[in-house]
Amino acid sequence: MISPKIKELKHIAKQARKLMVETLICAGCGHPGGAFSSIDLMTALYFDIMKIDPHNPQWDERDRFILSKGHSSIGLYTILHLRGFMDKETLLTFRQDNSLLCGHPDMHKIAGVEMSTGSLGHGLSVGAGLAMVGKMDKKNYRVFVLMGDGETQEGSVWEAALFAAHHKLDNLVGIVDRNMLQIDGCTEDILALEPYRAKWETFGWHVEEIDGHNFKQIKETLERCPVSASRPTLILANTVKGKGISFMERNPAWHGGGLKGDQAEIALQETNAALVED
Ligand SMILES: Cc1ncc(C[n+]2csc(CCOP(=O)(O)OP(=O)(O)O)c2C)c(N)n1
Repeated sequence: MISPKIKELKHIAKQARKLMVETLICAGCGHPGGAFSSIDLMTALYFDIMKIDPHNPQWDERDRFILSKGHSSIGLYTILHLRGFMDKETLLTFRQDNSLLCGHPDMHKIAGVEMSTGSLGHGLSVGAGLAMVGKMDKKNYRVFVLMGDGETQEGSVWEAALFAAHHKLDNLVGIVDRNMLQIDGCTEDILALEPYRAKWETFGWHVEEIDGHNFKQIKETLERCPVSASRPTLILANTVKGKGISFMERNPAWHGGGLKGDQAEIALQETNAALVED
């Protein structure tokens, strides 16, 4: 039997996918693929796992979330809207002239954004710094950093991984959206990451591998974090790039692009139909 909470999370993720499609149509551009692969993870974090208060985004005790793969901003903005940090009018200005919502998130303009990201490979370093400050200040907050798998080809990620393990930052949780695709093809063809889990383990991290679209697995794993005392945790979330939109799934061409014409219609129909199923 599906628990009421998991049912609720699934429903919110469907709402999010529909809103993402509407917003991408208004914008005429964006990065859909990696946003649709990671939206289930962000839904669980914001609606179940993280200690946050939309009425007090700077609350000192809050858990911190960094979208290190900043190009997936449409996912973060949509979740911030659904969670009460931002109204729908603002969401629909995504990537328009003078909008607060640029293609990559700006922490100085948007309540709830912890770090301005977009230049890949930096989120884990900042996350490790925030986790270290949390330890020094004897705070209980956790830091979640969502990275792309292609992003982890950046050397800076591995420097941060060394640092976090060395300083025993068990309040730091890295999540990799392992959709196997980067901007122009499969990670294993461009710069292979495998054996991927073993690499993180060798760097001193506790690794949990999950299906990043299975809310039971996402919830049960994230709510156990920190999983291992004295070690940071890496959640290797196996996902499908473009998940939820038939013509986008596993297609690297949908890393970036606008939704227009027939494709916009199909994406709207599919996300509406998914909601009606509930
Ligand atoms: C330092 C840096 N180099 C290049 C880019 C351009 N870029 C944007 S997205 C992307 C691919 C990222 O792939 P991945 O991390 O796997 O993201 P996902 O598939 O989850 O969207 C690249 C190369 C960038 N944003 N930052």
